Amino acid sequence: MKRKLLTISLILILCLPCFMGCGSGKEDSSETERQQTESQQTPQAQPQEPTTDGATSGTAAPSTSGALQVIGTKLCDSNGNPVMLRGLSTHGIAWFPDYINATAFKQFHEEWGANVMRLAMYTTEYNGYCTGGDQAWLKTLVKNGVEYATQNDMYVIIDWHILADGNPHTYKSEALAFFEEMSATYANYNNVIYEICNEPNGGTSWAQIKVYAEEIIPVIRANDKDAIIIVGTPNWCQYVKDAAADPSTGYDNIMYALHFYAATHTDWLRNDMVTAINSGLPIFVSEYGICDASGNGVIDEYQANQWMELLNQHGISYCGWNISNKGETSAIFGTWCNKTSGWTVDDLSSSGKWQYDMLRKYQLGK
Ligand code: IDC
Repeated sequence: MKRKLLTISLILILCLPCFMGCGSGKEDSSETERQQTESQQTPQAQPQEPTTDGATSGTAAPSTSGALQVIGTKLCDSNGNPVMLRGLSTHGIAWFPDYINATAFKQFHEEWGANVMRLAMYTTEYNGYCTGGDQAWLKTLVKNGVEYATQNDMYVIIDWHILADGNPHTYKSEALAFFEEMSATYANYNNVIYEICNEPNGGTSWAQIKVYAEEIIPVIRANDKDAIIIVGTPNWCQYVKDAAADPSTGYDNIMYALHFYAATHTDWLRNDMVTAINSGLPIFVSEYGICDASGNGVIDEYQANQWMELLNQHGISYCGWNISNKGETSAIFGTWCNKTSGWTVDDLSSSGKWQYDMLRKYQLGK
């Protein structure tokens, strides 16, 4: 099992002294709805310098998060025992940078029970990494997030959040450089997971995604021989069957993303998921919501519970969308709550309360 070396901590301290800082429906109508919703929404937080808040203190490798491995369709610990990661995804880190702080991550771990955090870095939307966003600042946010997760014994997913760009080839050269840098930085961490293309869409085929993945994976592998890598699947991570029919071979520890929004995606996607698992595909639900695919609309608790039951039955890991107080159903905090840590139950939206109760039940037995 790899251990993060003290020297790496020191290098981080020395090199990062300025820690100052869908779509989604299977149907086109859902995507249109999501885009319409999007055009009406205004980000509530403006980019700011991240704080120093603990990020520069060197961190030991998490005691409970040993190196993961994929065995068959299962995510397993270093001893080969199946494990489930359950946690939360940030909203776009450029929209809501303030939630990336040590106190928040500590609370998500200790009180919510999360053992994984996903850092969603949009490539295109709103100060996107590839569309004029401040790349150095975005990378600092990612690195802060990795440190806070590490300090709190959690796994952490670095998510290259393609969305409006549709096809991961659009910004492939930026992706190659980004993952080269991240995997070099975290080569000695055992808790960092790379998600190389959030949600291919707009007709991008599995064949195209596979070509992209097989260019990115070797770049990561050159630095990190065994980190878990999550590959997105077509149609906003719904066509897992396409990946199951022709998975990447020749690499270990690859998983494939399925994303669901419970009020939109029901039996048919659950059935497709089981079919894909049965044909040998390791699946990671790196993003889900209990509302509709726009990230807004009504909550469907019945469908959400159906999903949870199935995910638990198959031992599939998942991250809930999203850590923000944006005026949309999927945001876990109410619009009335401006805190960026130290929350109480009254600060939670309905989605937030559901996720809080669910995580505490499964992760903490409460
Ligand atoms: C949504 C956010 C919303 C933001 C929009 C940008 O919730 O605030 O304005 O992105 O287009 C996904 C995507 C995820 C979406 C989410 C809800 O991965 O980025 O977030 N969703 O639409 N897939 C299915 C749903």
